[in-house]
Amino acid sequence: MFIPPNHPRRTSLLIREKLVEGFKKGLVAPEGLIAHGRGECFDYLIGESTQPFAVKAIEAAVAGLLLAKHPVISVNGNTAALVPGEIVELARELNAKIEVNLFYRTREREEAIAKWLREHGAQEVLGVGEDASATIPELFSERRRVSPRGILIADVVLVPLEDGDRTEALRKMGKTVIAIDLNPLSRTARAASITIVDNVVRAIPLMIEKTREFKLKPKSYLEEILRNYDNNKILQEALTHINERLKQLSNSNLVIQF
Ligand code: PTJ
Repeated sequence: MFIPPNHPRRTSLLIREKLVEGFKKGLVAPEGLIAHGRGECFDYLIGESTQPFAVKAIEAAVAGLLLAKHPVISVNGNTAALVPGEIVELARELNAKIEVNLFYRTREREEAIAKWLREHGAQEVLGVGEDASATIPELFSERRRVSPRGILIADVVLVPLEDGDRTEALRKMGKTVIAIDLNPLSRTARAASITIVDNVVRAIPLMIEKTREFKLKPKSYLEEILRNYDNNKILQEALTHINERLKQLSNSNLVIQF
């Protein structure tokens, strides 16, 4: 698909193309395309750039992942299509495991995603086939099936782009859940321990940068960040930002002049 270099919505269209390509490769579920549209809408409201509330959440997330004993990055179809190399890089920097976990689970898609991640440098991908032999209690979707070496024993789980019920179940198991979700009102955003209200395509590269920076800091520095973190405040800041932005826009000249 050719998108002219000077198209005013080029970046957004290129991201969309990655999803479509991912769908054609068998990585993304058809529902994943709809989920992306919802994300795009919130990104428009946020202003399509990483805001201070997201930076604060990213810092807390990286601190939590670096302090974790068993950090795991959970990967679904959309994440695999949008940021495969970045996920592998982040896992390497954090010394975290990568696990495929799908809502619309099929064996073909699990395997396609694992292969795609290995092509992007992953040494090991958990959660495929028989490896997903453990079960998250009180969860009835296909997301309940997890690896006994991964999400089951994880103390901190990063869940980019979720669909609600699993975050709650993982929290009930006592795990720290870090969500990346453009919708600050979603159940996932509200149930997570730390919510990064940003697009995965911006959040994951920034997490890699922060990990490299924070790895050089003492443990006490990371613990202090986590102690001072308040997820409710972050979600409020995200909504205030959208609110203020809409107020400003609604008082400005919206018509594009030619
Ligand atoms: O690959 P599977 O089978 O695990 O399925 C993945 C999807 C995403 C289809 C599944 O988890 C799902 O249905 O998710 P939901 O309930 O549509 O929620 C996805 C959330 O991610 C929504 O709140 C979107 O606003 C948000 N979102 C979409 N695109 C992005 C995003 N958040 C961050 N970055 C994005 N690029």
